[in-house]
Amino acid sequence: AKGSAKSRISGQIPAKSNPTAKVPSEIAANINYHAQYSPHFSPFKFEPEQAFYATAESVRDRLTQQWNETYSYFHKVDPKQTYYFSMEYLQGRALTNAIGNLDIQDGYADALKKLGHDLEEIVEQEKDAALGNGGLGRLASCFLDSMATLNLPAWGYGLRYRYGLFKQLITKEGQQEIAEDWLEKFSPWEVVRHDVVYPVRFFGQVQAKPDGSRKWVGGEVIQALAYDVPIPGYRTKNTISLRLWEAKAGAEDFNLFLFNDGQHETAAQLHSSAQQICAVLYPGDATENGKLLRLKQQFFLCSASLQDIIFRFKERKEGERQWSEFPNKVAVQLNDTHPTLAIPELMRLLMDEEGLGWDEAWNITTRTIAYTNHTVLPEALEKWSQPVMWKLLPRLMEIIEEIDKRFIKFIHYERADLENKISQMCILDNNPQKPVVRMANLCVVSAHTVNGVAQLHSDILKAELFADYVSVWPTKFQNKTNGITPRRWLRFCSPELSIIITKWLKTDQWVTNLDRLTDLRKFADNKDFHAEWASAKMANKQRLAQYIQRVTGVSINPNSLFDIQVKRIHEYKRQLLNILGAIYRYKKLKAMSPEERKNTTPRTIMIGGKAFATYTNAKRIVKLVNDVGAVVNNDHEVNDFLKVIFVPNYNVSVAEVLIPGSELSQHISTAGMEASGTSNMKFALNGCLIIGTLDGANVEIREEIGEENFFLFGAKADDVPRLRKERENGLFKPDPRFEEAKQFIRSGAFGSYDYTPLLESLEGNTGYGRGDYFLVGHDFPSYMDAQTRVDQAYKDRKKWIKMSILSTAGSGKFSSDRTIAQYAKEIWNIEECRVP
Ligand code: NBG
Repeated sequence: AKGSAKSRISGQIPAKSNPTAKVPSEIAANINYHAQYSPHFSPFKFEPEQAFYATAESVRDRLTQQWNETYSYFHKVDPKQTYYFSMEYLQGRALTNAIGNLDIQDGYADALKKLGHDLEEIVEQEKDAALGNGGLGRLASCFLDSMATLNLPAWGYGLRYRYGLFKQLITKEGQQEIAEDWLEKFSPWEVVRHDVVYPVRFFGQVQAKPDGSRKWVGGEVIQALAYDVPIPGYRTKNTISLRLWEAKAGAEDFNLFLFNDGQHETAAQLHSSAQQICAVLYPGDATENGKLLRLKQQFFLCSASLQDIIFRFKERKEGERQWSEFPNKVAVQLNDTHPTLAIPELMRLLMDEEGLGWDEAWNITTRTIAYTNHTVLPEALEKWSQPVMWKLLPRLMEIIEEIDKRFIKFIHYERADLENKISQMCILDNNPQKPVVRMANLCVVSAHTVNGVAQLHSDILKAELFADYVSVWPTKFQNKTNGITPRRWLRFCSPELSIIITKWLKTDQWVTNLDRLTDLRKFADNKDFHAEWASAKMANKQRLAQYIQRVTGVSINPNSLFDIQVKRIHEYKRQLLNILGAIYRYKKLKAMSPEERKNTTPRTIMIGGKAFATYTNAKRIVKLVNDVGAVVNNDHEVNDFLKVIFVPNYNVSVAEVLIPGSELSQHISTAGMEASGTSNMKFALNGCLIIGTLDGANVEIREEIGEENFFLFGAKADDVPRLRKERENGLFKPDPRFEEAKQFIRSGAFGSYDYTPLLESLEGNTGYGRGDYFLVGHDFPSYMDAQTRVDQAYKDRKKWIKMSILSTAGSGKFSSDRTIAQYAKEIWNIEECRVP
């Protein structure tokens, strides 16, 4: 908009730094101040991009004030504090969330209007911070929001990846990955703390000192530099920190002599080594180098964070700290096994740096650290090569060996009955072909508490994966059913529905007390409420339809049933079941007369998600969905009754558009394989019905909202092993509908791409990549039957709206506020610390 009012700052609005501005004109002056005096762009340019940065910086001013107050209040009160260690955070965008939590949305909207901009357009300028892969990373971000909102003394620790999760492009070949540069310009939310730097050592050797102590020396030392991101709570002063570490080498590590000698790369070796550590989220680990780098990342996070925690522990009460106090002041939560090295590293810091003995260090470590398990998939249970660990982290390996030795001795003396289980329970797997460290075992042996993320998942952990340990430590195992923040996932992403809820409940307390939603049940049959509900949902559907049109060019009918499955692409999540169902539906529609078609329920099936770059079958599924869409969406015969859309580049911001507009969502994993799922909670909260298996949190969602409001199908977790066995024994008889759908792909109906390997994964009785391990064939008929029930239910508008209302009304349990309150009380033993 060159030369237009929007492209230049209006001379009429003064520039004034005033971080507490309340009225729109003052806020506008503060935005203007940043546009002029925070020199990120050429002067006076004020297009949406510049307006975004200036707006964000003006919001950050406010946050900084609360943030500093929170910091000094925590410092003064010195409460027990939780530190959440996670390799992933999927923060998404921050602007809407920040002004929403600060309750200054209207002020900012008006201020921007005065400056010639639209808040809605400005928030779109922000890049998603996607420092995570999927549910586990988004959970960490929801948890931070709840910790701040509940005024808990808690911080997050993570890594400041240069490139977060890749950007997904869809081409004729299928998915293509592009590096996503979320820091391309800069992030207005992070603040570098130049005074917070810790050394982290890699490689080198261990020296035995005359006094018997040991010291890790030599190798390479990389500096960890802190970047802080403010996490505001909802309508509270409390603003906590997400501290992200950046890796750096210093000037003293730059060899000027070598450089002048023309050896440019050698001269800056440590610099390039440092740069690699935080270059990307989860580098591919197919190669030995890749594995080493991932391990480096994990240790970097653990070591820097623990040094920081110990520093703060001492700082808050200078000179009078007893080490025995440490577990009363510090709780560390490990988000999956990725930060397991925190266990041996805390031991090392306490013994080698602080001079404590083994027993005292072990007592402190085990009382401080707790572990959350997020998966039972064997390929996701981390095992690190022992030789690699010895090379990279020699002192930590000594400590891990000692922990293992003592554990084995303990079982030997205390639990002779478990003698024959020791080889599976111990930490080091000394298989001479492939000696590894089993990270989950290290966590279970060392942590004071181990939890799963949904009731079914926690039960499976106790009955299977960790069964042997349960008899040793019966009280160590807990469940903490996941949750989602109602701020981002309802209040802010669906203002339309939020307004209605607040109006009918006559209070907005549900935003921080989600159980209040149960009161909506009173209006489940109210005609006026129905009308408002339906019109809010329709507004969200229209917004979604516009989005789909914009990113795919396909126009979809807002009166069709919006059916969505969005999540990482994985065989166990069974997007293949979904698309096979769509293919079968398409084939049936083709065979119908125009009259018959008119009696069907029109559907728009949307599937989105990223496939890991080296996961070939997942990428084939992405390609198949796109190929099916290309045929179906251009077939004028069926077009009004079916569309199949692949939603490209699914991320947090895309979810914020999709979820409010959804009516049916699919959570259809093979029972027992999805630890929890969290998008199921987001959809249900937004009045979307679920078609799903009895897996993960689906089980509890169904309990809460009522089985009559949930489209259930498929095998139960308990049946899965038997069904797999039966199949191995050649006892599986496929449903003809299933065969028909597969045959349709084979016939070339969706192009010439060779889908044989994908189809073969569903064939045969057993074997690698064969034998239908995920039971798509077994569950197909009951899935199709459930889909028929969906079609029927949707035809009865009144019934559907009632079910939709009851979904929202029954979602109170799935607030991350509830989850975090339980962690605080039952695992961390921390209390509210509200800034006055
Ligand atoms: C994922 C599970 C999901 C669960 C999230 C959050 C990993 C290792 N696990 O089912 O697959 O919802 O964690 O707990 O990413």
